[in-house]
Amino acid sequence: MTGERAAGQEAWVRKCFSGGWRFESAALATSDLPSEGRYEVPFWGRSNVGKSSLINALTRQRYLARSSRTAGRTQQIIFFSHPEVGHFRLVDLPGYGYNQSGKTLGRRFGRSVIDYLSTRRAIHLLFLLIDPRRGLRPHDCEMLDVMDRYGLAYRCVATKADKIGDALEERMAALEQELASRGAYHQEVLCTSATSGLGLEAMRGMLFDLPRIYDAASAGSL
Ligand SMILES: Nc1nc2c(ncn2[C@@H]2O[C@H](COP(=O)(O)OP(=O)(O)O)[C@@H](O)[C@H]2O)c(=O)[nH]1
Ligand SMILES: [Mg+2]
Repeated sequence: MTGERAAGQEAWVRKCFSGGWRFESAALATSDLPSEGRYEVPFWGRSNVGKSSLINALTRQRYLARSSRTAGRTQQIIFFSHPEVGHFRLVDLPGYGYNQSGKTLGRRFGRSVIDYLSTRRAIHLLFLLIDPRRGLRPHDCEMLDVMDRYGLAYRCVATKADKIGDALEERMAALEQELASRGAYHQEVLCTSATSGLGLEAMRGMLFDLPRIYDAASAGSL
């Protein structure tokens, strides 16, 4: 990275991740979605995997996204925005894998998420969170298949690294192996912890790069 670019990134990150994010809207059904933003970055994964905690840690705003010990609490698609980063939205999606609210509701919410993900053109990057202590579960594989089917660009993110201790390297290697055995293309799994801050700077850097990568790609295809 050139010095100039690094300084630009640092200034951007300082501006965007030192407060100022706020709840924008919540959608229960596709019909409630806000008009499409420019870059929407969803956080997805099993209930309790750490989606809300990661959004809070990333933005350095402890109480932005609701985090809870009870699985399956967030059942809406929740949009966060920042007045000075108008073209970005962070999106907290309902988790999958638990069905405490009843089967029918669960299925309906699941459908809304998939409709949202498959129709929104502003999604150029999705963070798919996985707990490396548990590895890929059948639901994770189902959702990975959905994303492959719709050609969605996602980045796998391992959460709660601080809970793993000495086995971290081994667990990460096992997860990489599981993902590689699916055959679909994937990039290296990003290892994070909302508690220790591990991996958060890398995620902020990815957000910084997103418009540049995307704008360059769309300029190239004109
Ligand atoms: N130790 C540790 N706990 C975490 C981390 N991220 C989330 N948790 C805990 O895991 C539980 C579920 O987190 P939450 O963000 O609500 O998960 P979500 O359902 O995916 O949004 C909460 O009790 C969090 O405090 C982490 O990085 N480290
Ligand atoms: Mg949550």
